[in-house]
Amino acid sequence: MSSSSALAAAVISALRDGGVRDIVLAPGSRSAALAVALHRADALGLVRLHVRVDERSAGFLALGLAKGSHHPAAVATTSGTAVANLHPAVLEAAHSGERLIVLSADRPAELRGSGANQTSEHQAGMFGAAATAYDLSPGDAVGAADAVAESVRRRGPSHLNLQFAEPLLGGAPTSGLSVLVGKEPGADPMRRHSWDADAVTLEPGPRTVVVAGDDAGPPARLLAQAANWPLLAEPTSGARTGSHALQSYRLLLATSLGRKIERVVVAGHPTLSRQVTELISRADIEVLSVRSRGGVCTDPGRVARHLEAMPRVDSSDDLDWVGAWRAADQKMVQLLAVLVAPGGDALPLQVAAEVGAAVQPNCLLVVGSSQPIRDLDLMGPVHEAGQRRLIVGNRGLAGIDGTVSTAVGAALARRSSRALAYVGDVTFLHDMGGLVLGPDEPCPDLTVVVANDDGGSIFATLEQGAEPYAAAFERVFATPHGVDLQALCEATGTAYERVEHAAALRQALVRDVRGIRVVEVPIPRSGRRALAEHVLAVAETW
Ligand SMILES: Cc1ncc(C[n+]2csc(CCOP(=O)(O)OP(=O)(O)O)c2C)c(N)n1
Ligand SMILES: [Mg+2]
Repeated sequence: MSSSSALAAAVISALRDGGVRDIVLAPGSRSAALAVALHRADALGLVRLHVRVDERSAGFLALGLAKGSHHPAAVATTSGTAVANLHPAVLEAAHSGERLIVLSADRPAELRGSGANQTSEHQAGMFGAAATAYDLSPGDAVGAADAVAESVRRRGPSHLNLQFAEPLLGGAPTSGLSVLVGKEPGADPMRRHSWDADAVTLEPGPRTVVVAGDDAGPPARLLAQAANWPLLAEPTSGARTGSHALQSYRLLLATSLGRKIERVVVAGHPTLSRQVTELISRADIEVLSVRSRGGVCTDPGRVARHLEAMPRVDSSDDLDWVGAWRAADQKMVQLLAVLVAPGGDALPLQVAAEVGAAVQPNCLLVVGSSQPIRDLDLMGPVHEAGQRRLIVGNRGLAGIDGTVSTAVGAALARRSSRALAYVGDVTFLHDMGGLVLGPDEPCPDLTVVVANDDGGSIFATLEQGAEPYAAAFERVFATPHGVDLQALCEATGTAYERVEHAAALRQALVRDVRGIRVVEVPIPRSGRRALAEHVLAVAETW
C-alpha cells in the first residue's frame, strides 16, 4: 500500500474509533487517497460519507452533523483555497465548542514556498488559535491516529494537515479499513464529561434570575427549579422548558420586575437582546457567569464572577418572587397574542409563532441569526421538559453564513419526527449552495421556512434604521436583492411552496415531506422599526 493510502486509512480508522459517524468530503486531487478510502468506508458502512462541491457549505454541513448527533464530525478537503473556505465553520465551532475535525490534504513540507501548484506555506495552522493544529508528515500514520484521538476528546475544532506524497494512490488503498468491518464504532469519549465538578453553593435571599443563553442545557433549568428562580431562556438554550421558564422574559426585564433583580446566574452564551446584555452587565448587582461549552463565561460588561460549573443550592427561595414573574408573563403573553392577531404589520411575529408551535416533541429546529431567532425568542412557547426537542442555531458568532448546510447536517444526524429550519432571506441566499446535493448524497426530510422581506430587516430596528440615515439605509444596510426563490429552488431540484399568511403556513408545516422543501413566506420589511417599538411599548406601559 502507498504511504498516502496508509495515512488515509489510519485517519479514517481513528475517526471511527473516536466516535465519528459522518465525514464530509469536497473533491480534489491531493486528497485522492482520502476520497477513495472514504468511499470504501462508506460502502462498508463504517462511516457515512457526504460529498459537497463547495467547501464553505461542506464545513457547515459537518458542523450541523456534529450539532445534530452530539458526536464529533469531520470534513476533508484538498489543498490551497479549499481549506480557507472552511474558516467560517471553524470559527463558529471554536466559539460554540463543537468538535469539528478538519482534514486538509497538502504536499510534502519541502515543496512549500517553491511555487508548486496549489501549495501554500500558510495552509498548515491556517486557522491560528481557533483550531488545534497538526502538520503530519507523509506516511506518519501513527502520528495522525494520535492526533485524531486527541481531537475527538477536546471541545472545539482541530485541523489535521495531512502531507500526501506521490504516488497519491496505489497498492491496496483501503486494506487498512477492512480490519474494522464488524467492529462496533467507538463510543464518544466526551460522554464521560462531568458537568458539576467544583460547583459553588448559592444561598437563597437575593432576588435572583437564571439567564440561559445558547447551549446552556438542562442544568440551567434544574438550578432555576431547585431555587425557585425565574428562568430567562433563549430558544437555543436547551433550557426553555419546565415550570420556571418565561416566554416574555425580554419584555418583563423592562418592567418593575426587571428593576428588582439583585443577582443573576448566566449560563450558556446569551446574545439575543439588549435587555439581557444590559442586565448581565450591571455593576450594581451580583452577576455570576458559568463557563460555556465554547469555553467562555459570557460577561460583556466585565462585571461577573466566573464559575467553572453550574452553582448549586441547598435550599430554595420562597415562591413569591417567581410567582410574580409567572403572573406577569401570563398577562404579557396574552398582550402579545393580541398584538400579533391576524392583519396589520405583525406577520413576521406570526410566522415565528407558527414555527414555534410546529416544533412538537421529537422535532428539530435550526434557526437562523438576525430577526428569526429574535422573533422566536419573543413568540416561541415554553415547552414541557423531557420531550426531546432540539432547537439549535449558529450562535457562537451569530453569523448568517452556512445556515442551510447546518440545517441539512443537523437533520441528517438527528432522528426526529420533523426537521425544520427558519431563516431570513439574506441568510438563505448566503448559503444557497447548501441546496446543491448530488444524486447519491444522503438527503434529509427538511422544511426550510424562509421569511422573505427582501433584505435585512434587523438593521431597521437598530441605530442605522433611524431617520438621519434614511438616505443610505436601503442600499447599504437593507440590501434588497429581488431574487426569485422559486426559480432558485427549481434550479436545484428543491421542492418549493409559497404561503401568504399565518394560517397557510400552519397547514404547510404539518404536512410531511420527503426531501428538502422550501416554504417561502413573503413578509413586510417597512413596518419593522414600528413593530419593534410597539412591542417594547407594551412592556413599558406595564
Ligand atoms: C456572515 C455574516 N455576515 C454579515 C452579518 C451581518 N448581518 C446580520 S443580520 C444580517 C441580515 C440578515 O438578513 P435576513 O437573513 O434576511 O434576516 P432579517 O433581518 O431580514 O430577518 C446581516 C448581513 C452576519 N451576522 N454574518
Ligand atoms: Mg430579510
